Amino acid sequence: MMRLLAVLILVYGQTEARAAERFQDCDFCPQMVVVRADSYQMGTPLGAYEVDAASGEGPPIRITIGRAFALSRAEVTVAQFQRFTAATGHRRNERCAPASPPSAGHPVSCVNFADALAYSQWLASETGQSYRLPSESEWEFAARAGTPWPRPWGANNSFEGVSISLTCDHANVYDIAAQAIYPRSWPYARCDDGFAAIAPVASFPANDYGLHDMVGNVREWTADCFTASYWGRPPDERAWTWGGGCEQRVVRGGGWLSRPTDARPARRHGVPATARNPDLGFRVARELSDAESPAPKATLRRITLFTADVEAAKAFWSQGFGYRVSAEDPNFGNAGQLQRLGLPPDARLHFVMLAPANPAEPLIGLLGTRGGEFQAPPRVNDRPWAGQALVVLKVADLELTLAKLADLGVPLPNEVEPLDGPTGIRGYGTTVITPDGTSVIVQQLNDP
Ligand SMILES: [Ca+2]
Ligand SMILES: [Ca+2]
Repeated sequence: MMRLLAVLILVYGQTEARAAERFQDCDFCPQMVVVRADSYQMGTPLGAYEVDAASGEGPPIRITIGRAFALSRAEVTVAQFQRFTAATGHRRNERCAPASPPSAGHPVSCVNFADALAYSQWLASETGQSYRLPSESEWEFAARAGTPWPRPWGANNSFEGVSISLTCDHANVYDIAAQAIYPRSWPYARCDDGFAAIAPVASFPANDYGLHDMVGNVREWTADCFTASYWGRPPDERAWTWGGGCEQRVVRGGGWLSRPTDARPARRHGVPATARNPDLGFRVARELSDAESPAPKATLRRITLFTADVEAAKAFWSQGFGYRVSAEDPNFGNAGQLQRLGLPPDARLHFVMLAPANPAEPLIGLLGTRGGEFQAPPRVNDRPWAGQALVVLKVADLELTLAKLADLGVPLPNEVEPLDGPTGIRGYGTTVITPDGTSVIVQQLNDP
């Protein structure tokens, strides 16, 4: 039987897909969608097919959105912007003709950065709420809606052609009809999205966060100054700005005139803040009070188990829970790690990363040794179950999973416990102790 030596590293993220929470502060205010706090990888790996070196979208950076915020469900419309210009006398002096005769439900276009900022500030003063432009880290987080791949609708199939051909079902882009009327030198999506130019907002399905047209229709101003690199940017929700030398602001999402590779959540452009274009608009963000912020739901993302028998642990997790080995290194670890673990310099670590069958489940790292025994490493704060290693597994069939565990010799409780509490989890759960000493709560979700 395996022996648990120590356990460390519990990383809590937050919720996945859930019903969008919406509000509207006044009858002429944009409808807002609450976006929960979480962390994500911003940008695109260098060498990926989609990446354009000039756009500075790689190498990726880990961003923690520390606070929930609200983002307008759609781009700011002509009607919403007209309310502002009527109230304030705000003028746009430069000539820029919208692509279609502007109707109330179209997104406002031909607005420069100052116009967009002025609208958000006016809305803040009208409502007493903290309206502003979104930062680009907030914007990409909301546009990705929990997806790590190039386009939110592309599932995990990042093959450029497949993903682009699906674009016309999800976004107003530079398609066959647009190319026929507005011929440009750059590539177009070989599909028909139904709009040769600008489309009324929310003509296309919302993403998983309840937001429309994050990709496509009009490109959108963000609050950030543009630099062609993420090097040094805040690793959180803050906009990266500075006084002086911020002539270019970051524009996101691509629009009805953008080539396919530009119509992606990670793509970024620097655009002169004074530019007004018929495919350039914006949406607004608003800060939430503590009372308005949804409580983050904790979900275990990764756990590392220190085990005396790596092979037995691999077998247990693969046979019991459908995990597969995604990486393995029998000669893992550097001098510093060995020292921290109390191992002699000639010892080696055996590292295995196990990937779950269900991507919502935690990754499990296994660490074993050759040539020495671990000292227990210092425990991190593994709230809310301090003092024990806990893995929560959500399974499709609880009875089948428990039967498998019984076959593997795991002692089981006689009855499963119904879950009924403030966790937001519906279904049943029960705790089992695995051979490596880890407490596992096995849950069946009735409504996954
Ligand atoms: Ca189009
Ligand atoms: Ca857009």
